[in-house]
Amino acid sequence: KKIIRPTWAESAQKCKLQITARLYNIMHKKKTNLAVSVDVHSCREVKKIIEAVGLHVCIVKTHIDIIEDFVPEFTKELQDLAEKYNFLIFEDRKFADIGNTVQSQYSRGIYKISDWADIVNVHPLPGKGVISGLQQVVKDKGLKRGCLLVAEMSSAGNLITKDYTQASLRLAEADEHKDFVMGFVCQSRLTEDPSMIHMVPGVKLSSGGDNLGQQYTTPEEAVIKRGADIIIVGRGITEADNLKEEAERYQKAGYEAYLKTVS
Ligand code: 5BU
Repeated sequence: KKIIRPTWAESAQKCKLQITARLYNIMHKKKTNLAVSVDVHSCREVKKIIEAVGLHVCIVKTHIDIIEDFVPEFTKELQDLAEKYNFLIFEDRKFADIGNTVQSQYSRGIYKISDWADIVNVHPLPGKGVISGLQQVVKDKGLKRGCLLVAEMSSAGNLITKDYTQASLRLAEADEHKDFVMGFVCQSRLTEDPSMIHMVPGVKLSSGGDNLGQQYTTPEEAVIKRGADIIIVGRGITEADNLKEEAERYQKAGYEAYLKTVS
């Protein structure tokens, strides 16, 4: 089944959340649906990758807790880079506990994720409290943030069922979360509503997998067959000899696939 979608410019008008409109406007302006996952272990390496790929991405995805020389000041540098290159920051934290605990994990500790990450994600497994807990932090601080639900995963043998995915969709659409939930991390299109962004990880031009269960799909298949609004690419880019050239290749592949899907 081929996905037909409104243009990013139209989607920016139609979507309900400010953060989602910001994302679509960046995509439209920079002509990119590429998110780069900077899964490296030093602040210096993260910055080096961002400087190389910054012009070609709409999102930089982080795993802040794998950086070995992390200092709180680093998050300010991340925000400065986000402003310099005009992208959003997505901390791939996958909160998965009761509301009261995730609230602390989001706003406290050494990372203080709510202070600098535009987007975070949750495993909806615990039920709506995992979303409400984070949403309350955002509301109390008066922040413009977005939350994604992990509705499907790319890894072999994952325990997510079709029912779980459908229940995740219903949670995302619940009226009480409409000021915070902006979409999914998933492997297929769950709804046509342009207010719900579908981000697909496990993307590589050479497809295949790794030796720990990762399963890759190509940018073209992710966008056209699976209905990705955003393709998330990690090692496909970060392990390349020329980071900038590789990011450009993925940007072009993602953008050309997008153009084939607009009505
Ligand atoms: P890779 O190097 O392109 O395989 O990295 C993929 C990134 O996306 C990595 O940071 C994972 O934690 C993340 N990811 C994923 O690979 N699959 C999923 O289903 C989810 C996240 Br959810």
